[in-house]
Amino acid sequence: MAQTAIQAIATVREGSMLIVTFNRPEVLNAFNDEMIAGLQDAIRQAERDAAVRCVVLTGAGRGFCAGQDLGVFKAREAAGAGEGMVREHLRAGYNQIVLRMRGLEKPIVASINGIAAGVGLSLALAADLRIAADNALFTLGFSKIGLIPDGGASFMLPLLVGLGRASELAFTSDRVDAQEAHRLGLINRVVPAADLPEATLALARDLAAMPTRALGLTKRAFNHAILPDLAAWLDYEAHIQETASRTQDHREGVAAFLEKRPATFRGE
Ligand code: LHQ
Repeated sequence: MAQTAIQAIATVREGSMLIVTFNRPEVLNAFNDEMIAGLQDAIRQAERDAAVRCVVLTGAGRGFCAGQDLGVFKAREAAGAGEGMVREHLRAGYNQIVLRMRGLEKPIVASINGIAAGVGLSLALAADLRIAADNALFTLGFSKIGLIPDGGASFMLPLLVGLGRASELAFTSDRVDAQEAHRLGLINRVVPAADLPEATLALARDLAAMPTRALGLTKRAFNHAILPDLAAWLDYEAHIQETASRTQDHREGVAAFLEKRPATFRGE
C-alpha cells in the first residue's frame, strides 16, 4: 500500500483503488485552498495512473465535508478582495474539480461518513455513486448564507431528485438524514455507520474489477446525454454566485455563522 499525505487531502492506494480523504476534521473537512489544490492533484493522479481503476472520496472524523471554509473566505473579503473574487474562486477551484471528476473515465464513489454541506454536498453529487452511513446528514446550506447552490449542484440536484424537491432542499437548506436522502434519490446506498468503510471498499473493489474502459465510456456517454454543456453551466453558476455574494444577506449569513448566532435576512 503506497501512501502520500499532504496536509489537508490524504491519498492512499489500495490495490487498484485510490482512496482520497478530506482531512480537516476540526472544521468538518471544510475546504481551504490547500484542500482544493490537493483534491485537484489527487484526481490528476487518478487520471495519469492507469493502474487506478476506481476512486473513493471520503472524510476524516465525524463529517464528510462542510463546504467552503467560511472563516478563510471572510478573511479574504476582509483583506479587500474585490469584485469577481467569488466567481474566480469558483472558476479556478471547485469548477475545475467538478470538470475533472466528470471527465475522469473511471468510477468515483463518494463514501459519505457524516454531514455533507455546501460544496461538500455538491462534490458528492458530482461523483458517480454515493454510499452513506446511516447517521450521515445532508444539507445544501447555501441559502443560509445568501448564496445559490454551486460546484455543479444547481444542475446535479434537479437532475437527481427533480425540480420540486431540488427547490425545496435548496430554498430551505433543511437537513435530510440518510434514509430520506436515499428515498429522494440523492444517494445510492445506506449502510450502518460501522460498516461504511468495508461496504465502500467492497463496492469500489467490484467497480475496479469491471471493464474500466467500458465504465469510462459509459460515463462519457452519460455526460454527453445529460451534462452536455458542463463547462458553460459551471461558468454561469459561478457568474450568478458572484451576484449573490454581493448582497447584504450573504454578508449577514456568513457573519451569523461565524458569530454562532441566528441570521436576520432583509431580502436585499
Ligand atoms: C466550519 C464550517 C465551514 C468553517 C463547520 N467553515 N468552519 C462558494 C462561493 C463563495 C463563498 C463561499 O463558499 C462557496 C461554497 C460553499 O460551500 S458555501 C457553503 C459553506 N458551508 C456552509 O455554509 C455550512 C456551514 N456549516 C454548518 O452549517 C454546520 O457546521 C454544519 C451543518 C455543516 C454542521 O453542524 P454541526 O454538526 O452542528 O457542527 P458545528 O456547526 O458545531 O461545526 C463543527 C466545527 O466546524 C465548528 O467549529 P468549532 O470551533 O466551533 O468547533 C464550526 O465552526 C466548524 N465549521 N463548517 N464551512
